[in-house]
Amino acid sequence: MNRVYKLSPEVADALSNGLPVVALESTIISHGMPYPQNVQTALTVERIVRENGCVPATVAVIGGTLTIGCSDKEIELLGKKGTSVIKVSRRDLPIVVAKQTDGATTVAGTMYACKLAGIDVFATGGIGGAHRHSDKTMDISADLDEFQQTSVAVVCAGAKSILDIGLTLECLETRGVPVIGYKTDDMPAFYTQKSGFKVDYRLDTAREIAQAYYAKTQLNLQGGMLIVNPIPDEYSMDYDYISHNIERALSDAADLGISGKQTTPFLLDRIQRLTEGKSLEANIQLVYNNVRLACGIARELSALRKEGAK
Ligand code: PSU
Ligand code: MN
Repeated sequence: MNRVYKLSPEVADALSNGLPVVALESTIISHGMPYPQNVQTALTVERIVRENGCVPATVAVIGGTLTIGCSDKEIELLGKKGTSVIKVSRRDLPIVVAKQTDGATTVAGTMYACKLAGIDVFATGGIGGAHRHSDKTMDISADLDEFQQTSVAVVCAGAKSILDIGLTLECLETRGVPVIGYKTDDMPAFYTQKSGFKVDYRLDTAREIAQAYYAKTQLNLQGGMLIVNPIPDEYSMDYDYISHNIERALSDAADLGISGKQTTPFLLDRIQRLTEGKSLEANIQLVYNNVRLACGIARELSALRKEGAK
């Protein structure tokens, strides 16, 4: 029988020895970026994790097994298959596993895998959130509910303004999720450093973020922590230029009647085309930046756990 989930030997070994592990999602590979940049980015991300003293754990469903620690070959497969791979959020997991097929995990799906494996830190680009007009459509990503129940520290570059960022922050507050700005008081908006909204707390070092996350576990508080890391200045995009193209993508989605799980991938693809790849370059760089911060947090957390065990 197929195992429903498995850890790669390297990830299992790191976790049992208390070494820092950083989880990575795969919907960003299959649905978030075009081939071949998606594969190049995912492999570079794994390299950056190693260079920063941690073990990478890219998560996906491969042939029905929720795989925590994909091989390069599996990453290549997900990238090549692109949107023909099933996008797997929490609700999709049991079906994809039962059907023994392939799937790319979203932030929610990957957080759940972190819980199974015992991984504390996860790096990505952007999280899903409350879409614009979600007060009427109810289109609120399952990522937000996952944060309520699943204990992982997730590093991202904020939320794209394809979402209603204010409403997304309200949803996180309701769910008891702390939003921590790394070296910033402002909630970043993915392509830009600011969104006009504030974060709950600003912390300036990976050590302080790890301390806050560690305190959460000591208090037995379930649920995630969101760490928002602004895109580096040299890669950030002009606010008016990106806003204009996001508006165009949103109006195309409305004209075509795009809904449900297609919405986010459609908008990401449309924005990349409208900006002739400029947004893709920004997207790639902000992921690298998030991965470096996530490694710092994972290393500090593993040190804190060792000190705590003494
Ligand atoms: N936002 C991005 N890039 C992405 C995603 C979101 O900037 O690749 C992906 C993530 O995997 C996220 C998912 O978890 O989209 C959210 O999809 P939905 O809104 O359908 O829950
Ligand atoms: Mn949705």
